Amino acid sequence: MKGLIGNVVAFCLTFLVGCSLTAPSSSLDPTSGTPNQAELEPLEWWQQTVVYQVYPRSFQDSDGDGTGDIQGIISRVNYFVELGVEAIWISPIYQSPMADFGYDISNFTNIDPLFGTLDDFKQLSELLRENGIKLIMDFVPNHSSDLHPWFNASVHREGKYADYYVWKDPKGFDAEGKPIPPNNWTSVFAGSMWEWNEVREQFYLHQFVKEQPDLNYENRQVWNEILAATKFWLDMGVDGFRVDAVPHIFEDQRFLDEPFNPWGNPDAQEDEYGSYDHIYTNNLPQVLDFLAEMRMLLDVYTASDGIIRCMMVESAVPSESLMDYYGTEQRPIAHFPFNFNLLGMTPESGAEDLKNLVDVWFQLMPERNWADVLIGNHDNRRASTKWGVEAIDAANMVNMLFKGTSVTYQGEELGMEDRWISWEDTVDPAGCNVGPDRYEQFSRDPARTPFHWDNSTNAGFSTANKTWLPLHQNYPEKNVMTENAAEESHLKVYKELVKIRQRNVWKYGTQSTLVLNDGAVFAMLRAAPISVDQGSVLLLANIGDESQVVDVSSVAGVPPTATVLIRSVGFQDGDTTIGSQIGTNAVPLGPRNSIVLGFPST
Ligand SMILES: *[C@@H]1O[C@H](CO)[C@@H](O)[C@H](O)[C@H]1NC(C)=O
Ligand SMILES: *[C@@H]1O[C@H](CO)[C@@H](O)[C@H](O)[C@H]1NC(C)=O
Ligand SMILES: *[C@@H]1O[C@H](CO)[C@@H](O)[C@H](O)[C@H]1NC(C)=O
Ligand SMILES: *[C@@H]1O[C@H](CO)[C@@H](O)[C@H](O)[C@H]1NC(C)=O
Ligand SMILES: *[C@@H]1O[C@H](CO)[C@@H](O)[C@H](O)[C@H]1NC(C)=O
Ligand SMILES: CC(=O)N[C@H]1CO[C@H](CO)[C@@H](O)[C@@H]1O
Ligand SMILES: [Ca+2]
Ligand SMILES: [Ca+2]
Repeated sequence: MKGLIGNVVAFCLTFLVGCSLTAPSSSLDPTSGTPNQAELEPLEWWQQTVVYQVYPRSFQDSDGDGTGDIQGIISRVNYFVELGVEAIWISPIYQSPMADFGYDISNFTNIDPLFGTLDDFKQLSELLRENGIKLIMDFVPNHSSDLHPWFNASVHREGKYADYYVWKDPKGFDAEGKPIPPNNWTSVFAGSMWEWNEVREQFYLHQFVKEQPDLNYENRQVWNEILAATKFWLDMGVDGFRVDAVPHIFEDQRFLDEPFNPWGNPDAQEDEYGSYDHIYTNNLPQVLDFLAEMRMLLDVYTASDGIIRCMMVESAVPSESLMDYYGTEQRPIAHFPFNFNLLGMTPESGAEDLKNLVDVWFQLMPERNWADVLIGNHDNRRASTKWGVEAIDAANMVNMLFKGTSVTYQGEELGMEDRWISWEDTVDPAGCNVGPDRYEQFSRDPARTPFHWDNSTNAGFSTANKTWLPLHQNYPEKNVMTENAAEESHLKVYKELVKIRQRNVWKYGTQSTLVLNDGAVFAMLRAAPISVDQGSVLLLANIGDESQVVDVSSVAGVPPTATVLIRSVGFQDGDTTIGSQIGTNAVPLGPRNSIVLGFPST
């Protein structure tokens, strides 16, 4: 989605400016604080875990209709266990007409029949609990579907519902008598944020598609309704929420035009979200008030049994502003806001770019907070596209060794790639709304194709004749079955990374980054605070296209020899086998090769 991608990339560019080229090899930049005894207290589940994002339409279809469902997820719970992930986040499965594939909800307390029933949900929730896996629900407070009964009642100005949505009179009427929208606000998925309603004879606001009318958060009754819905799921036993699109919750009540193209971009299009500076519709301070109230509700449940209900928020704003979402000690808000910085990677990025993308969060985050990281989601190009297909292991290594909660989007562990989707097969409104000439730039379909389980028809995802999106053509080679059987595979690298994460001790230590070999090699050292065998790990990733020999022997904390823990698939040097000892003064790295070394902490 351009809005998200645009914001994130624009921001990344601003902080890359003026960075020095190569740091001297003996001085590491500590990017998180020095360890102290307090840091050795056990981490909470939401800090320890990998959060695995299930995009339910594309995970597993149980009934052959071509779309994934809850029974499908149930049949694959063992896969989460095999991976070693201890929490899953499921993209919306609520009742929905699917104008935005579930992000348009017509009943906040029900499951869509396409995905199953509330009983299926209970079954999934219990099975996950039996397997020690936490369940996090995607929650979408900003808008409902236009088919939600509240909206119809609001259209008809029925009682309390009259002000549940954001209604405005037209600015006037044009020569043909057509109503003119109240201002120039442009929606995330292109075109006006305002849609005329014939019955009410007013415009309603929609920050996303017109089938997603924005709820009116100026109305306290709306807060109560939404909080009641979150309570419903907490009572159903969910372990937390991943709260969607929070910067869009409030709008400035003066309803003034937003500045068009203040950056002077000659290609700015009037109907595109990215062409405006959204000063009146994005990230208003009241957002924090609402989220703090939601957090208070979660904390009531936490207090009742001591099991933390976790709140993660999704907000595509610059990292400086994201820090506000942590709240304060007096008024906690999110356990963490999603760290989208690594979405700024491109196949052209160098090690210095990567270092900056990794470091920025720790430069901004208040010490007492906890970081997180992700390399992809259902809204962006897949990590294998952003980093280059051969660098997917490096991407997973950075993601999993990062000092914070790691989030994996389904398929990253296999190295799944974007699939080109024809205009005829395009279903994402972000693509459909801009037409056949521009859809490839905006459609999110390429990263949403069905998951690859094995090499049978439809990769074992579905027995349907036609799946909701076509599968990637490479599924016969890139799938769980094949990668499990192979001597080396992205999946095996990923599983090893999870195992290293579970070897707790270094998680408390520092994270330092370094650029080596004239900007070709990225290094990340995670030094454990106490002396343990293999307590520290060092990641070395050759981000360039030339072979390198890396000397890290003079880096503080790195001993002369280390154990090879993990290598990327296709690692070029035959001698550096897993488990072997190698000299840290000459680590061989072929193009796009990466390696994880372990050694005792000092
Ligand atoms: C929403 O779903 C719940 C089931 O949890 C049901 O009881 C309720 O009637 C539904 N609401 C509407 C407006 O359909
Ligand atoms: C919408 O509301 C009107 C007026 O209350 C009612 O007559 C109509 O049946 C409702 N439509 C739906 C689809 O609920
Ligand atoms: C609002 O957007 C329109 C283009 O749709 C532009 O012509 C106008 O200048 C914008 N208003 C402001 C205040 O920038
Ligand atoms: C799937 O993989 C198995 C095991 O490698 C192989 O025997 C079989 O021929 C493959 N089937 C297809 C359809 O490629
Ligand atoms: C797939 O659909 C086509 C067209 O409806 C039909 O002719 C064909 O028999 C179907 N194939 C299977 C395997 O169901
Ligand atoms: C990353 C993410 O969850 N993006 C979602 C933000 O919200 C819009 C509207 O609800 C969705 O379309 C995106 O998928
Ligand atoms: Ca299905
Ligand atoms: Ca809103």
